Amino acid sequence: MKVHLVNPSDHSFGTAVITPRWLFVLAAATPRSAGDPILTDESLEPIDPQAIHAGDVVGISVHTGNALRGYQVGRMARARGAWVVYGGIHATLFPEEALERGEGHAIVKGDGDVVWARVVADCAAGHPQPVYEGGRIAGSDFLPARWDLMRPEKYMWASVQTIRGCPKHCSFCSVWRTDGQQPRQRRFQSVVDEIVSLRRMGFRFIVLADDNFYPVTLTDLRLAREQNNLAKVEELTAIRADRFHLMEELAKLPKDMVFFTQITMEAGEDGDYLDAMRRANIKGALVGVEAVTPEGLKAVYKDWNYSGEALAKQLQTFRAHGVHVLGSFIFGLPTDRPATFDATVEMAMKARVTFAQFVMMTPFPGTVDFGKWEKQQSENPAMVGDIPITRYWLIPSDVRPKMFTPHPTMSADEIRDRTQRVWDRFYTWGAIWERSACTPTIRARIGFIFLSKLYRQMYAGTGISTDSARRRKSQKWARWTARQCKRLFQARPMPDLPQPQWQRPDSAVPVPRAAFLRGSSPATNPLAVLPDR
Ligand code: B12
Ligand code: SF4
Repeated sequence: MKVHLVNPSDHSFGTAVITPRWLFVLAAATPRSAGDPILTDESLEPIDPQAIHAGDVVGISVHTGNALRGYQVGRMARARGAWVVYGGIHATLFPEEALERGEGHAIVKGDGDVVWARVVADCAAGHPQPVYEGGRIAGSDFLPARWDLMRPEKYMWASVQTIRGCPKHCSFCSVWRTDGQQPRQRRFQSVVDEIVSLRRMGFRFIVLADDNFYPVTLTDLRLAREQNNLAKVEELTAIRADRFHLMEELAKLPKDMVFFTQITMEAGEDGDYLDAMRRANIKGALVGVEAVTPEGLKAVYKDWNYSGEALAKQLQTFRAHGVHVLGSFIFGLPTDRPATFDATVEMAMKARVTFAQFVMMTPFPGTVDFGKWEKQQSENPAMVGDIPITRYWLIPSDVRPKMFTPHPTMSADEIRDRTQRVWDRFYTWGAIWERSACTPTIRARIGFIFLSKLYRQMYAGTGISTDSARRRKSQKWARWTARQCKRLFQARPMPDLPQPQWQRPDSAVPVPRAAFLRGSSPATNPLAVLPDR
């Protein structure tokens, strides 16, 4: 019996930008007795059905965008006599769908780190349960990934997770509902150990695959103090302290490392935090700007974000502290009007964001927006073939509409065309060249230009461009650009880079402390943690 783990994708580029982390975490969760799992990332190349044999266990991860392909792979594996198990956000939200359409024997809801070993054992014994509750495990139980099973020549950036969950509740996002609003931080020792392994292999670019790298804002702390809620103050202070400690440790790693994360714009008020990020070589962050008007922000329950002049200033602050911003904007909000498109791209340029993405409003399952839309549609659902539009991911991609929620004043085509023009305007050669001046060397500048074009081009294949000729051309271009980028991102392996020696809290040598913690008593020192497994 072999264990296979498959990351499904309709598009295979031969090279991928970021490692799909789940694949390597589930590999670590696979019991030793089952041997090393066989990993297939279809964003590199499609799975070879011949590799699957009767009695094998095939674990497939599905998010909404790749569910249809995932189910196809699952049905193929089942027909070959394998045990088929689904996991990931989409299977967590639609377990019956994965069991029925995907012909799964079992699905895992939530985190797979702990429960996967039981699933494999049950399959091996011939009696898997249909549903396993993986739950939301504690940060200290997050498994380090098995990077020894990765093909390093295939990826540009590795991904390492430091925290799950987000305390916010944006209407278009499912993270706070699936991963929870309580931040679950991984032990920093485990994070650093993993990064050291990756740098030894030649990876210096790493995505911190976190929902929100800034889980405690200064406002949260102030409010807890004003309410005299001491327990809350202590809890928030401990979370914050751990973030600083992680960043202090990252700062000790080789100086050529580059980290990228996702963060809310509130961090712009917190100069100490941004400075710690810069020292830690967290050189960039995706910031969810979403909308540039107060009405737009209100529509997505994100009115704590800034708009207008204050927004431009807030984003510039990141850059002033050495953290580049990838601004993420949503089009198709009910408050959008034709003028919003130009206003948005002008704001992106004014705010001097280094990269930008302009996504079209999509009601993802598990979100407030999805719930409202599904309710509206329940009386008389729009259909594409025999599939209700509220199950759009089951519609074959060539006939799948590009927008689902009707807009009060603009057609879907108008929104798509205008969005496309915004991408084109932000990513002209001239604009990219100008932005590339932020890089320190000519090699880095070339890397920046390739990355900008690759980013732009890959999006053309993921929904905005519907015309298949253009899509094919853009995929060819993306493949070529990806190969050039891979070369630029590669670093010389450092096999002798030492793994840090972590001290126990009872050690005679004191654990280094974040500056703002000086003076706190050792009993409440949140940094005093045992080393990870
Ligand atoms: C990092 C990240 C990215 C990165 C990197 C992606 C990559 N290559 O890894 C980037 C920025 C590129 C990205 C892009 C996008 N992302 Co994203 N991303 C994330 C994020 C923050 C973390 C993912 C991660 O690596 N987690 C770490 C791993 C270890 O956790 P995990 O994947 O959840 O896996 C665990 C469990 O789910 C389970 N599990 C997973 N698979 C399986 C399989 C089996 C068999 C089993 C048993 C268990 C199991 O066990 C794992 C370990 O506990 C998630 C948020 C989230 N909380 O999931 C969003 C998220 C997955 N992304 C999302 C979206 C929407 C996108 C985009 C479409 C955004 C956009 N509009 O362009 C694109 C699509 C990219 C694509 N083509 O697939 C949504 C998906 C919503 C949905 N219903 O599908 C999420 C949930 C965020 C959100 N706002 O809601 N993303
Ligand atoms: S969009 Fe970002 S800030 Fe909002 S809930 Fe999701 S992860 Fe949190």
